[in-house]
Amino acid sequence: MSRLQLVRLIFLLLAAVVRADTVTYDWQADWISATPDGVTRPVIGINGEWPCPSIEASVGDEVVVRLTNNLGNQTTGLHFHGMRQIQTNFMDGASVVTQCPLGPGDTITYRFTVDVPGTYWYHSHNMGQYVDGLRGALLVYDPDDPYSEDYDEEEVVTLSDWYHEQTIYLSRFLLSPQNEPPAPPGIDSILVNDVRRNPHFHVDKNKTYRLRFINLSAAASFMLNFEEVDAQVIAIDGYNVRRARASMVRIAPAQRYDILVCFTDTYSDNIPFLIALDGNPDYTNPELRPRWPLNLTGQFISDPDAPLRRNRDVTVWRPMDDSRLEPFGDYRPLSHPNRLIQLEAEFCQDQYNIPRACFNHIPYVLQKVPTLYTAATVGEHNTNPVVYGAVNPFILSQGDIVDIVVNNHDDRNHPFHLHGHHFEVLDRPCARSGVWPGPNATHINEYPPLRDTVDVMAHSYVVIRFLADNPGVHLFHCHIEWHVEMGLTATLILGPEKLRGLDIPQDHLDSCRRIGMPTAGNAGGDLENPLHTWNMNDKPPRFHAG
Ligand SMILES: [Cu+2]
Repeated sequence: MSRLQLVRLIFLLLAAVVRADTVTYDWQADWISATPDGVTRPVIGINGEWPCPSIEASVGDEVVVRLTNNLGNQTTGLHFHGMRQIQTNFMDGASVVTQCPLGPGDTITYRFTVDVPGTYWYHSHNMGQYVDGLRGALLVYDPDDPYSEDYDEEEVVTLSDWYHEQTIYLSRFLLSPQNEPPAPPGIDSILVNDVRRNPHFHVDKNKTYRLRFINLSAAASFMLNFEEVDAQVIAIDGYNVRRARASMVRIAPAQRYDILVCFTDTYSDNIPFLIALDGNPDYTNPELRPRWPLNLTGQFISDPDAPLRRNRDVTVWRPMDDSRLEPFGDYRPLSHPNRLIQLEAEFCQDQYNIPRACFNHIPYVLQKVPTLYTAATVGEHNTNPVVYGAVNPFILSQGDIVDIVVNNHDDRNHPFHLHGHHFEVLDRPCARSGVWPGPNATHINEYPPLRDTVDVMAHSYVVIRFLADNPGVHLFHCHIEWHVEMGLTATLILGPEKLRGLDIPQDHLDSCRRIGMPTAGNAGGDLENPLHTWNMNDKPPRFHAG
C-alpha cells in the first residue's frame, strides 16, 4: 500500500467513525383509542400517539430504543424487520427466541447498528400483537444511494389490513376447535398510512417521487395499479434492484417496494392509481373467480382545481414477477451450496382438533427459555437440536451456503421471512407448479434478486439461498401473522459455537426474572441435564393465553 493509499484509507475510516450518529427513542407502548376507518377501537400506540412514529437513521448509525410496556394487560417487545443485528442478535426482539416477553410496567433497551440502507419496518414480535397497531416504518438512509439523483422527493406509504376486534380475541377463536373449517379472521377494512381514505399525493409536474410502500398487514397482500403513470421499482425489501417498469405490483405482508413515480408535462393534471386488497386464496386461478372487494383510489394531484378521475376497472391482475427482478450493481451470486433445508408447509391439527400450521408435520411451540439463551448456556450441547425443543430447530455452521426449499401444499400464497439475512430468490414458479423437482430444476435465476420476505405461490414452491454469516438464532416463518400464531415457524441456530457464553444485556435478563422466566438451560429450563426433554413444551397449549 502506498503512502497516499494509506492516508486515503485513514481518512475514509475517520469519516466513517465521525459520520455515525446515535439516534435515540424513548418509547412507552400504551393502549389508546383510535378511529382509522370510522370505527373506534383500542390500538397500541407509542407515547400516547397512533399511528406509531417512524424510526429514521443513516446507514452506520446506532439506534437506541428504550421501550416501556404500559399496556397493563399484555407483554410486548419490538422486532426490527430486515435489520441484520450483526453481533447483536439479542436485540432482534422476537419473544421467547432472542428475549423474554417484556412484562407490564417493565423497560428494556434495544441498541443496534443499522448496517443496511433502505425501507424497513419495526413491529411487535409477541403474541400477534402488531396487528393491534404496534408497528411503523424504519427508514435507513444511504448517503451513497445510487438512485439519489433520480428523484426529487420521497414519501412513505404504509398499507394494512385492519380488524375491529383485538388480536387476542381473534387468536382465541382462530386457535380453537370451533374454527372449523379452519379460516383466518375476516378483514374489516384496509388502511393507507393508517387511515381508510382515498390517499391524495400532491405532486409537481416534471418531478420524480420515491414512494416507499410497506405492507404492515396481518394477512393480506395488496395489488397496486400504476398503469397511468411512469412507475419503476428500484428496491425490494431494502435491496436495490435494476429499474423495472411496475405498472402492476403485488405486495405481500411484510414486503416493501420502493417505486419511482415520474410526472411529465404531457400527463393530465390529476392521475388515479388503484390500491386493492388481495384476500383471494389464489388470485392466479380464474376458476376461483377472484375478487378484490376492498380498495381505495389514490390520486396524484398536480392541480387541485382540476377534476379527479376514477381508475379504470382492472379485470385481470397481472403483477410484475418480482422473482425476476435483478440486483443492482455488480452483485455476485452465491454458488456451491453445502446445506439444504427442505420444509413442507401445510395446515395440520393437534390432538385437541385445534387447527395449526406445520413445517414437516410439526407446529412451532413456544418454549420456557428463549432459544438464544439456551444456545448461550448449555455449553457443548448447543450443537444438538434436542436442547431447543419443538421449535423446528436447524443447526447451521458459520459460512454455510444454505438453500431453503419450501413446498407450499396449501391453496393460498404464503410470504416467508428470514430473520438476520437477505436471501437470493433462486426459483419461485407460478401457482400450481407442484413440489420442488429437485436440484436439477431448470428455472434457477442466474442473477437472483435479494429479499427478506418472499411470497410463495399456491401449491408451488420456492428456493432461496443465503450465506450463513451472522451467528445467532434466526427465525424463518410465514409472515401471515395468523399462521405464526398457528405454528408456521422454523428456527435456525447459526454458528452455535460462537454463541456459548454469549453476553446477554443485563436489563434483558432482568426483564425475564421479573416475569418469572428462566434465562438458562435447555428449552425446558434444565441446565444440569440439557438433553432431558421432560420439562419442555412438546405440544402447543390447549387454550390460547396470548
Ligand atoms: Cu402463511
